[in-house]
Amino acid sequence: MKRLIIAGMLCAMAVQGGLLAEDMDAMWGQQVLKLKAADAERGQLFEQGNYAMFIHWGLYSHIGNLYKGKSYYGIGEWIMNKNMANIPVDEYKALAAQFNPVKFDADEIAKLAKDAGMKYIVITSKHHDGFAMYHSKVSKFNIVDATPFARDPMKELSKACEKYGLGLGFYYSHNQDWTFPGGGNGPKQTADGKNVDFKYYYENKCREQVEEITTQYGPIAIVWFDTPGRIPREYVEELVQIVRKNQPKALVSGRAGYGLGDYVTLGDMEVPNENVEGIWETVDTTNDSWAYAWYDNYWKTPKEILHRLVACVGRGGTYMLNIGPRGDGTVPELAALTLRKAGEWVKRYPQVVYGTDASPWQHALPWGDVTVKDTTLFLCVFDIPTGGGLYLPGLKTKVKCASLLSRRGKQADLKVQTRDGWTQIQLPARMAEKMVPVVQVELEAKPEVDPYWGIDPSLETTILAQFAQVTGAKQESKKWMEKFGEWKHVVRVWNWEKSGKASWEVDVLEPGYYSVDLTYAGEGRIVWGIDIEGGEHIQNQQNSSHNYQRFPIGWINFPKAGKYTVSVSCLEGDLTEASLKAIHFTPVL
Ligand code: FHN
Repeated sequence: MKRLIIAGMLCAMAVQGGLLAEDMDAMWGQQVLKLKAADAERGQLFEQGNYAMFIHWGLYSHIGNLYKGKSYYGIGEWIMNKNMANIPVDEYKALAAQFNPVKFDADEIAKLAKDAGMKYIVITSKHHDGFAMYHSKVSKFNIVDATPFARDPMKELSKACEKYGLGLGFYYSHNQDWTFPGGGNGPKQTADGKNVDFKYYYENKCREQVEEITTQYGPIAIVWFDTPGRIPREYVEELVQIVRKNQPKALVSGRAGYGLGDYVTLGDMEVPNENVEGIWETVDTTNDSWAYAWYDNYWKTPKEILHRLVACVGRGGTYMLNIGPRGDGTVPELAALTLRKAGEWVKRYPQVVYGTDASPWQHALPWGDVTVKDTTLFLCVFDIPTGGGLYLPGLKTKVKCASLLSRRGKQADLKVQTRDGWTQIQLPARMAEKMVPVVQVELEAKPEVDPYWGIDPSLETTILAQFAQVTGAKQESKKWMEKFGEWKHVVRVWNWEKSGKASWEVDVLEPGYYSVDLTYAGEGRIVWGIDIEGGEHIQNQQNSSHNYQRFPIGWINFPKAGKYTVSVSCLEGDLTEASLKAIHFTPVL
């Protein structure tokens, strides 16, 4: 299935915490697919950068999801919302008098981004709560005028970014403003009881503040508008013009709305499984919430960060990873630690991440992922195969040589063999690199790959339902929230007819028995059948759960090397709700 970009994606309704997945698609707005040729110069930031720091920091960080003695679970910057602490506007505004982030150290944050290997920082200048984190002249509800802190942290950060050679971008919530009269999802009346609409907010705050952030902080790299929702087009056009006039080199995020931005931002926390064309980014978090939440200690490990970074670069995009500083301005220590550890790897192998292109396989491989520079492949080995054989299915381009990159830049040459359309590279038994070994492969020409799924002879191979040819069932994208505002994504096959099938063409190098598992969600007990065209059929009944879980089905035999079509069907149980996410093959005999 060719990936459809956000605006065209089908998505199932997920009603949790009062926000619908389909509302989010509407909120994220229609985005553009490709950077216009005329804007290519601005696109350089993404072409060369590929890795950036996102920062959600504001008045909500002072609350940290603990309000009046009660903890709220979900994204911290939404604490005001009715699904979270439901804080009245005046009560929220009064909190500014307590917000005093005296430990904020712009230099330390910029240095952290630099140490992490990131190329630019995008920080919340104003989020949906309407509180400006810079000195705004058009609204007193800002960090300089309304808090005892009385400093402009954006000035400090812009100096620090300059010092470390980092780009600086501002997040600005142009549509939603929950505290200014007329703002999206905000009060409908002014303090003196006058009814106002969006125009009032736009003319008295939004437009002026976008002027401010694009003129008060020197050259900026990005204006990151978010959740355009139903904002009228003419306002977005004007905002984009303001950015173009004041910052001709700055990129405008696709979430400005109406396809007027320069690039696409995928759904929150969505690392795509298939290459995506055009200029795009994924925004992700180091833990679960964007803004600081006191209990949120579920950090991505350095290896997970690298896996998600390399996956984004390998799918052709850019990865922007968020931190949420506390209300006192400090960055949670474990966030800093995990970023720095991942950064050490990025610094050992900068050629793998910066200025590289998407993988010719178009998806991850069982042992890891691939980035490309011209005729060089960088194989990032996240799971080291037993026996050290690294298998590349369907590589048509001739390999000149392969070598292991080492910490000290020294390279060990590796043995390369080809058999039945597979390339095998032998890894040494011991490798100095303990995080993620990298193999550099030199090719005779630019890489070309046959688009079938190889069943890895030594590691488990997972093939997603997203890549199946489907008849007699629905193949759809679904988004849902685990906690309020934390989005999860899956492409599933569900709603099966009796004759429905999800099929994949696979290529087997080593014949024999493979154990087959399915990952699915559903209701009650379900019977699944697995068929090899012209060959074996196995079936089994297993339980199911509301969340996606993996269940074993049985062993299946591939009697000889070569290509097969493997199909999954749902035979008994609740065929409507049975929702297949992936099939897994593990070599056994
Ligand atoms: O509502 C915001 C959310 O708070 C956060 O800023 C994310 C980051 O991408 N954007 C919106 C939801 O998509």
